[in-house]
Amino acid sequence: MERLFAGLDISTQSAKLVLLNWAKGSIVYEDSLNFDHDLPQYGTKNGVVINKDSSISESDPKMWIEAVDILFKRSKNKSIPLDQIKSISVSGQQHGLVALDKGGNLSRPFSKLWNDFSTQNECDLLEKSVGGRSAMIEEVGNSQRTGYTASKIYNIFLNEKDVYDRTSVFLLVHNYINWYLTGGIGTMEEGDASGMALWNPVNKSWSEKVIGSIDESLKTKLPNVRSSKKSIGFISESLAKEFGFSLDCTIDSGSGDNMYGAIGTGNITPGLVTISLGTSGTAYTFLEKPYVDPSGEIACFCDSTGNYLPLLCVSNMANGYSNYLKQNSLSHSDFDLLIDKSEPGNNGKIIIPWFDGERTPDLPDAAPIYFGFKPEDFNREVIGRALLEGHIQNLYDGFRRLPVKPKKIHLTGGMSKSRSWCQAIADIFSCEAIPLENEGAALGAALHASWVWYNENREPKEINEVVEPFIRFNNKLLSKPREEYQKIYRDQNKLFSSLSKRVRGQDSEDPFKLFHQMVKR
Ligand code: XUL
Repeated sequence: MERLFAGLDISTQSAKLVLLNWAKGSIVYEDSLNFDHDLPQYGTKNGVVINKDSSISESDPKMWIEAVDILFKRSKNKSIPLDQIKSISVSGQQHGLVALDKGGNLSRPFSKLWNDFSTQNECDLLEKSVGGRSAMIEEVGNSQRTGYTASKIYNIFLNEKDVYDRTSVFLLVHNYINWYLTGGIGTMEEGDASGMALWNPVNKSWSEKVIGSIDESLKTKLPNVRSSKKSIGFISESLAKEFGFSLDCTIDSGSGDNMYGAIGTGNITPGLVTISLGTSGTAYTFLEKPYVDPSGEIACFCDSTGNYLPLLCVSNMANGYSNYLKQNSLSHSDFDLLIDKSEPGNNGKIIIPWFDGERTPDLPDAAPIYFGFKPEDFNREVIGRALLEGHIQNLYDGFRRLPVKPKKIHLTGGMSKSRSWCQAIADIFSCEAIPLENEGAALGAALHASWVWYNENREPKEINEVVEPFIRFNNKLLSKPREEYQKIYRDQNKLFSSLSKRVRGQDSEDPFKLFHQMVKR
């Protein structure tokens, strides 16, 4: 009998399943589905229920469960031996809030997601109540952001009191899938819990003060936060019966998609940076000790190996680029050809891509900025490059606060398959960048399931021993920073930064002067 391990990833737009046989070093099965296309009955666009209020971003958790069932069913129909799966681990989009009543039903039909910007008022109230932003950062290692979970709970408390009262447990996205897989175990683990801005990743406890600022009785609605290095139980009897899983198949702790992206991209030692180019853009690194950013821009998260994952997240990443491709009927490779026709640095023209508000900098109401365009510049080449460089400069501007000088950048997510994106990241970050061949988070989940299972079954293994054999690079897209463009990109960094500061009312170098300096070349 083989030993297989499963990783499930529930991201904003899709669900994925990866099955691996660790002992043989092979991935035996992969499948995915896209919520918009494969589950049209939920009426989503990019995985999110269409809402007139653009600050609201919500999904129906039943859609995620249905996706899991479909993935299991399809693998069963393809005669995948599901009874050989020893453990399943779930990766979930971070921060999304699922509220369950005491019967285990959804007490709120929709989950507010990581990119919901509708709770700024609650963030302000919470920070005020604990004594300001610095006091909040002291409390939970993070500032209050609309993306994080505390303000979503507070929003329900303030505006939907009946829902709040009916809720017996609040869970995060991956915890909810675990709850389904185990038939009712509702627990949290350190990685994803640190993204709630309610649990302190440094002293690893719930913040009494933030809880008290919402409602004292909230304590009774929050589950235990356990180690990320353990399983939480076994697959439910009903799922075992329906799909043919063995009853001794464990359900691993699971974690957030960034924690598992770190594992799936081999980011388990100091000095590496992973950049994930998906619906959100994230950049993160491995640390043994917590890093608390006094500005709150870099998130202080635990990882899922007992260490830390300081992380920068920008909420605008795939949106600008995907819309541009769609509107111009372009493929990734058409885009590469267009980019080849324009000059790095774009002669000073840049887009600040805050299309739907922005997480970092913390600007829920932000709008995009198009800078330096003359009438003759409104063409596909110039706009395409301004978008590409704008998205990456937006990420780089926040990245500078991460406590790491990267030796190498590992790329994952949809756009990491694009030559232009890989090269522009290497140039702008001034660091070698290479994409991974596999999907980071789902693979990371399957590897974590293997690691935990072997350790719980008297065959102890180190995390690097488990992960390294599965890290495969796409060497064709290895990109090195091009010396001849380094000066231009340093100037563009300055221009982006000065514009970003100016519109936020902060002092900065004169962006017009910086623009003319770039254009003179
Ligand atoms: C990270 C974040 C996003 C989501 C996307 O803080 O909010 O990267 O995890 O799934």
